[in-house]
Amino acid sequence: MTRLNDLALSAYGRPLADLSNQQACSMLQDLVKERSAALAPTAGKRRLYYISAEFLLGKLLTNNLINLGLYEDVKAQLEDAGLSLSEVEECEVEPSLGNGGLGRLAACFLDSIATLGLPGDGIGLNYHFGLFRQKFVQNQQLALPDAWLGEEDVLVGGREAFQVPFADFTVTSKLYTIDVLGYGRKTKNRLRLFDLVGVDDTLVPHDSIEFDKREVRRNLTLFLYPDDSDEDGRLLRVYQQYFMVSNAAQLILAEAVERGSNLHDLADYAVVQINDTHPTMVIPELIRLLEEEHDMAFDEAVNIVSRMVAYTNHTILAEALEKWPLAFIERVSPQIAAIIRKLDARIAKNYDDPAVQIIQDGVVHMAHLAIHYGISVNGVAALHTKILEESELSSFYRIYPEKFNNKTNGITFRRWVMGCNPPLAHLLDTTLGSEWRTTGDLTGLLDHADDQDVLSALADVKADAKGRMRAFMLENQGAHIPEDAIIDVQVKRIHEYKRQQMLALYIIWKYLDIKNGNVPPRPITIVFGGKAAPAYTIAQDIIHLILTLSTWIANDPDVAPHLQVLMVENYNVTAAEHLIPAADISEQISLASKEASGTSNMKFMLNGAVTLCTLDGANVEIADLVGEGNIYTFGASSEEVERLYAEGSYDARSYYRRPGIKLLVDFMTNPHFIAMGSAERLRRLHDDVAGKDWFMALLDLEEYIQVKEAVYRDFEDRGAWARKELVNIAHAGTFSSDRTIAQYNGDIWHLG
Ligand code: GPW
Repeated sequence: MTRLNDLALSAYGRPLADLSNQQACSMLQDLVKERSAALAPTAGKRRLYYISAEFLLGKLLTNNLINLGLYEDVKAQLEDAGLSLSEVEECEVEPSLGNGGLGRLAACFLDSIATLGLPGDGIGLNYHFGLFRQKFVQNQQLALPDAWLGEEDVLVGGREAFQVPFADFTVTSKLYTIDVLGYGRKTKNRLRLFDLVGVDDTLVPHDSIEFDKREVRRNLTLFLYPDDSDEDGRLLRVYQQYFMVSNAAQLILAEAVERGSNLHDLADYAVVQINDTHPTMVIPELIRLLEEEHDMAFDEAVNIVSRMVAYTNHTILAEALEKWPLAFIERVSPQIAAIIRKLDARIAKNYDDPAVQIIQDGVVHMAHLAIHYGISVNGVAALHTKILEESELSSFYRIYPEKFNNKTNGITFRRWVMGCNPPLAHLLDTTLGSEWRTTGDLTGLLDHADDQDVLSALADVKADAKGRMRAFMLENQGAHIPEDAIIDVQVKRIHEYKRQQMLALYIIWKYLDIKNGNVPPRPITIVFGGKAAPAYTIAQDIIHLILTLSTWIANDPDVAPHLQVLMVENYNVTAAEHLIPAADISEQISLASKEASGTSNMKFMLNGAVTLCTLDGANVEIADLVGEGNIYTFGASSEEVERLYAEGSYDARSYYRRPGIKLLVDFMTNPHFIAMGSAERLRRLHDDVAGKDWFMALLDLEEYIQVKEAVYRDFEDRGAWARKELVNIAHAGTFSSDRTIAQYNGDIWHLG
């Protein structure tokens, strides 16, 4: 391997030991770029295009060093020179191209596709200001533009690519690439990010994410998910989506032709996975291009495209399933609107069930388009797929049972253990040998479930991770976490169905319990992290409640030594990499049936946290694997929840009236507490929980409190707890994204 000292001398004219962290970081980034430039793209006749509005990549340097097999060596050479890789890595800026689980899943998938040596690229957009950067001001979320693109950026290229024809004007795209390396592979794949020639960053002020939404020719690639609370915003999203898929379709056709396709055999050369419905317009766009630019007959084009597109569904929440007024699509691209009308007419002719129509009352149901004109529709966990088949999409399941399949999500072990928890990776190597790094098989650990040496090494690994996390929280936001605290974490987007408000109500209960003299045997630190959509008022209110509770408790000398509530500012992949390895308890408390899968549940498990959960999403599969005693479950089942919704019989008020619950909910609006925060936000949230509680936090609250207390009690049996940790890690192999991707390829893609 390269001597970094020689590199330093030639790049900066001084020895490695004299470089700043920033210089070392750029030098290593250049080294990675050079190594990956020398790799050939993965070859194969049939290529996958994974189109996604989001790719939540996280920092790339460590991951790339791991995949190139340079990590240990680089780390050692830096250490010899008095530098630390983790400090060097801090200089790297995390790309802001994603939002939540869906975007992080896409990033894990790219890693696994490359690692399995499959020919497949990601396609997305290069958002200049990402989603947004979250700041807390007066215990409220402030959304700022996340200007992540810097001098040293990770993007390669930027050549002019394609013309995208909108109704009233045509724009030119630019294509950037981020190389995607596989673990131990000699070939690479690529993330292709399209940008707009003429995009104008100056439309965005420094201190707000407001901008002129009508300036489409200059704003198309400024933000991921621009505010859609008004019509201009919704129209802009349709423009963005069409821009993304038109570029994708043009790229797919050009590359297929380059590989020898005559386009009549296009489906042998390309398969498209659409990550949720955002890229659905790729279907009519491919058809348009085949017809208009390649003189293909409409029927043949439809036939070909219907054999090469597959759709992944990530939610059963009706409000999250995209529907666009046909009139909007018409304004963006009349050709696409015309094709959608024709595709809809075929369905209307063959099926009279209103539930399966593509256009209903002038509104286009994107998922319906994707299901009718695709080869596959998959859910992301067993329970989720079952709900799709039996209720949400049952009308489609009756027509196309063969299209439905489950692909339980997964996570890449390169980032979620080798990268974020090297001491754990090392312990796994010494206990199991290093094969787990490629097979993902950790079940051999079960042979050591009662091995005191392994259990105590595991305890050291956790203590180490807590040290790194405490340092991060101190550095990031000045928070001091007690050394022996139990670490209890809920990190994910803020959403009512994920029920951060239920954990907040538990905190109120615990606060009052401690006030009453029931002091816990050790300090408890509860950590939240997550952004709320700027237009989602109740989610903003939930953040405000959490932050106000955090301040309130920190200011109470009776309680502060025993209970701490923290919310990490600007939760992102980097924060996750610090928090997850340190966690003792993984909070997965969504209302059963609502969380399609969850993926942080898998990351926590892999890092030895014990899950406290409802039987929702992939929690069900985790519970089956680890077995009773190694997981804590509570709450109404998904069948009960579905029945309550169907009957309309859930009555929040009847739960609110229970004295034990009322006390907790009313705490939000007690005059002293409210004086510390925003009365408007706290009252609105109070009234929502007490009067509506659409996601039934009060239904499960009493059992949640009981089970949570049991978890904290059990934690004190340190030996038994270490065993639970081990059993969880041992079963995490199922959730390697290498397994997920092998299944996508075996069942849907058939690459190579
Ligand atoms: F609502 N997910 C997400 F389905 O992160 F579109 N963003 C989204 O917009 C949606 C789903 C959408 C998440 C799911 O909530 C989570 O359960 C799942 O694990 C993840 O996607 C990856 O499949």
